[in-house]
Amino acid sequence: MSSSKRGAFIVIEGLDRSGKSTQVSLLHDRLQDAQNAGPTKVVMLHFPIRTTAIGKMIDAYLHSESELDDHTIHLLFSANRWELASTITAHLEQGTTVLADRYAFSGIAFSARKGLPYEWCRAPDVGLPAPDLTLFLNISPEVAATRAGYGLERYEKEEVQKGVKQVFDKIGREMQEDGGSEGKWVEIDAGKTKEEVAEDLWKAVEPLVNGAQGSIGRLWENL
Ligand code: Z5A
Ligand code: MG
Repeated sequence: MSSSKRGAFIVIEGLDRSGKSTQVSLLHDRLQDAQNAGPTKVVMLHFPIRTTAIGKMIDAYLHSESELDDHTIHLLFSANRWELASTITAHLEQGTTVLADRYAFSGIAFSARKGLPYEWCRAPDVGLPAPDLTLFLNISPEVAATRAGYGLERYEKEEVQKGVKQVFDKIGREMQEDGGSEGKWVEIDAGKTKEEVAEDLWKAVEPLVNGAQGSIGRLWENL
């Protein structure tokens, strides 16, 4: 790894059952193989991180074991990311690649879908470490609903997923248009086989195999 490079921050977003966790794991292994000549490491983070005190509250809410005001659960999801912000930054500075399964974009999409104002939803995540690349796994809610495990948690209903997709589309459009501090947004067709999706992801990730250039960005810092 060149001394001017730091670790790359790569986020996988997408609708439920689009294969995010499957692909994060495949990407983790492939990145490690590709880097085996150098000292670089790869870490995975799955948001929400359900093991912290805040994460346990989120988990109970998602399993409908507790009820929370929409604003409250939104802020808890954001706080759950801030809990990890310094860890992410430290990894990147040490040359470690960070792969995140969901991030602030899920936070906005799920809460704005409920009717909370878009800008209000974005505000608590302003200033978080920004990904260098966000890969959005696009799948029709109808196909996602045929995949294993769908429907077990609170938001896994087709009409919710359609609303969430509309907000994700808005986020993607804005990021592609302004090319600002939020990094690059690439849409991937997740309706293909696992292997085909993995190949498409790899094409986007390969330029970051040996790290990223420049300082770590901050989400929406120019708003
Ligand atoms: N949420 C929020 O509201 N606000 C926030 O800020 C954040 C999250 C961060 C839990 O998230 C909920 O939290 C979620 C959003 C909300 N709402 N809901 N519902 P989570 O990430 O913990 O959810 P999950 O339980 O991991 O499920 P998932 O993310 O929906 O699934 P996935 O990771 O995208 O898919 P997968 O586990 O990789 O694959 C699902 C199944 O499909 C599995 O059997 C695979 O073998 C299969 N699969 C995967 N790829 C394929 C292909 N290509 N073909 C066929 N089958 C496949
Ligand atoms: Mg998952």
